[in-house]
Amino acid sequence: FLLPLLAIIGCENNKEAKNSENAEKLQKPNIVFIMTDDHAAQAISAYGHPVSQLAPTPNIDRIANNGAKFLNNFCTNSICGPSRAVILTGKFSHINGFRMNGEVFDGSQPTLPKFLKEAGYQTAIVGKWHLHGRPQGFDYWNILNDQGNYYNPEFIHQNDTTIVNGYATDIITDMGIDWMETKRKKDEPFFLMVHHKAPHRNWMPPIRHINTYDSITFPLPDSYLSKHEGQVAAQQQLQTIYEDMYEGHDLKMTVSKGSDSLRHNPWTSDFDRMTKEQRQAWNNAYRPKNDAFHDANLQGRELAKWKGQRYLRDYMGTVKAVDEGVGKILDYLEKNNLTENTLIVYTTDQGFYLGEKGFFDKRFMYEESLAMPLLMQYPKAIEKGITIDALTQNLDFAPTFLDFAGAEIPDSMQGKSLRPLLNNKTNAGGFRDAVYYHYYDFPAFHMVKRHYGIRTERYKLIHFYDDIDTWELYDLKKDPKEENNLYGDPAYAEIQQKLHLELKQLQEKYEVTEKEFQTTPKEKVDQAYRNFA
Ligand code: SGN
Ligand code: CA
Repeated sequence: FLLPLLAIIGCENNKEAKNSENAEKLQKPNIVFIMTDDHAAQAISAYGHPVSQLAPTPNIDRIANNGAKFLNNFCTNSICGPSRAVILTGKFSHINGFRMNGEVFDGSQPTLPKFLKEAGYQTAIVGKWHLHGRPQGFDYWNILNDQGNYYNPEFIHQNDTTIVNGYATDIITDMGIDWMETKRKKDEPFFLMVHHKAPHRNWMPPIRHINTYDSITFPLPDSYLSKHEGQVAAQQQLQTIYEDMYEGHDLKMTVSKGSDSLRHNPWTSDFDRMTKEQRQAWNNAYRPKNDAFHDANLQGRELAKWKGQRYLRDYMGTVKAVDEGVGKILDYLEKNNLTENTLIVYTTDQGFYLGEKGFFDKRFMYEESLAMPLLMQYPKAIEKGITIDALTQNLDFAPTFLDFAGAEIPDSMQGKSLRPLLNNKTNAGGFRDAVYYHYYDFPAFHMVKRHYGIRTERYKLIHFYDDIDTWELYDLKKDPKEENNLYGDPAYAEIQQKLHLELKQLQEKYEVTEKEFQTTPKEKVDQAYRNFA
């Protein structure tokens, strides 16, 4: 008669073991990772830049108010696919193999979602992927085809490509919420990546925000008309708002008064894919603004400034929809009692220019594109409203999430968990002395030369190479806008030497080898300048 009794006891024990396993699983925080594409910190009101104060982002700011705001978070390679590959692997581009857009990410390598799955997480990604190939390590994925479009974008799910009607930001938000609500198992911790297209080029706001900022005049940076003295690579880029933006496609300018036909618009599909109703509403909103422009007959500087305004109004219109989407996700989490146990992260794949140095786009190691906004909320472990000024990087995201998930951080990851910074709020002096940066995508769109460098708390040393060989040195304390290249200045000789040494040490530490410094045959560079001009 003992046997059945033992069986019952055994069964009870098993049940207990299962329960405590569940309890442990439930205690692991969920992670909701919201990442936009090209969202400048200057356009997030929590960061305080004057532009953002005129077009605030109250929902994104909720994360900052309820958690931590990173003030010195940087990317390792300021361009879309590479930043994403760094986030997924916790390794620099030269180690994860994805140096520039157009390469294919080796999805078979160990990645964050795979590690989180091993740690008992359900994993999902919706929205922009842009690593070519299919996502691996996700229980669920539904991704934009390539760059994706703002209106009626195409999504890839398993082997199906489907056009989803609506506005990309709203669709991606809803997909994220739908996964949390109907697709995940409710008794397991989850990791959800919500990856927006916005506010990427060509900055098409949703119909509801086409006119939102028409009456606002945004301040254009002092450096808007800069000639880039002492900065050869900047002189040779092709990402100046008033020279390189396509007047139709990017600036939505029409050929003449009364007409809705766009000026230079090489990728007609962004507009052609709109429904008749969407296009009608769009034209109705833009026509009076474009007609007023034709009447004004602007030239020279005035025309350049008008273009800057049009760009900022459209850009901020796309940001507004992102902010609304973030609000929707935060509200969903709150309504479903998930806020307490969820680490919510807001970031973007790299920084962006809103007219600083005259630029749009990213790529350069200058502050605006090097910096990545980063906000994190997790009531159980992060005190409300703290700011962190340690030097952090997108390289650190994977180790941080694994750390919060209670999983082991593989030695092969090159980043560091940010958890100690979040726990002590003391900025843990000595977290990192300098960050390493390396950009490879040349010759390519916008023609930003290959370069690498380091940034310490105060200084920045950059080497531009390939068809040029120039160094730049900045004292960020005296010259935060990086307008005064001090390289070769005798007053900075000692600092320069020290930075060179630190740069070399970092390259050794991160295993940067000779093959990372390859150059391009001159004919190919010349051809590219002709193609992109
Ligand atoms: C497109 C954009 C570029 C942008 C790259 C990379 N042109 O080519 O302006 O730099 O993507 O962006 S567009 O007119 O086609 O939008 S990234 O986000 O993929 O890195
Ligand atoms: Ca991007």
